[in-house]
Amino acid sequence: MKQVLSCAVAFCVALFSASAFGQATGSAAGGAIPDNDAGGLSTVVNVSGAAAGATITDVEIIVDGLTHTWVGDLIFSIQSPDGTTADLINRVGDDSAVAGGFGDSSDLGGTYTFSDDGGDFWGAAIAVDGATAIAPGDFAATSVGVGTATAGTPVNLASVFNSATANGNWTFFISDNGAGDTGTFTNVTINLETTAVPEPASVAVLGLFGLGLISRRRR
Ligand SMILES: [Ca+2]
Ligand SMILES: [Ca+2]
Repeated sequence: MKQVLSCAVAFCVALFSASAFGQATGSAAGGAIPDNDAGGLSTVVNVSGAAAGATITDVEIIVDGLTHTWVGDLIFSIQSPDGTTADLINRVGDDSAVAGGFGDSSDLGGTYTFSDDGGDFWGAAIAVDGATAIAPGDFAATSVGVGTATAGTPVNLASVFNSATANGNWTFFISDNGAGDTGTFTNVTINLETTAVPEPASVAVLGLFGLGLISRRRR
């Protein structure tokens, strides 16, 4: 019996580890960002790979080939298939929510990733002068400034999208909100880490296995 039980435990562990974690991903080509147009550029990213009913536990957005002068012009946001939205950056270096400024004058050039364990994007923008590119890297998402022009409002993507739908059409939105400086990006990728509920078939198999154990015990 001891052998049967340990076998059952191993079976369950194998079953749950196979279905407990899933990675969903999607990517799409970018383009030129319209200058001084709040309507911006919306890029549809079809994400697939999550189990049905999966819960989103981590979100990563990778923007490739991103070149733009005057980062303070820009707003980036993402929207999940069910319509949940979050800013990634929003008028960096600008306290326009309070004072109507122009934002940070530094440039962008390369691959920029946004995830909850990333660094301080506002700090990186403020640390370099205008016409100098912010070094590509992994940054935490932020929304509009808090009135000091030195810090954005933190956005925790895992919290925002925890109950959102993983599979389907996400939208990556960029808008440029100041005349003159322009830019482009070549590609965007959305990666989601998810935890999945066990599939009904697995539960049924576990139930049958349990019944088998009980009937063995009775003999
Ligand atoms: Ca700067
Ligand atoms: Ca512009």
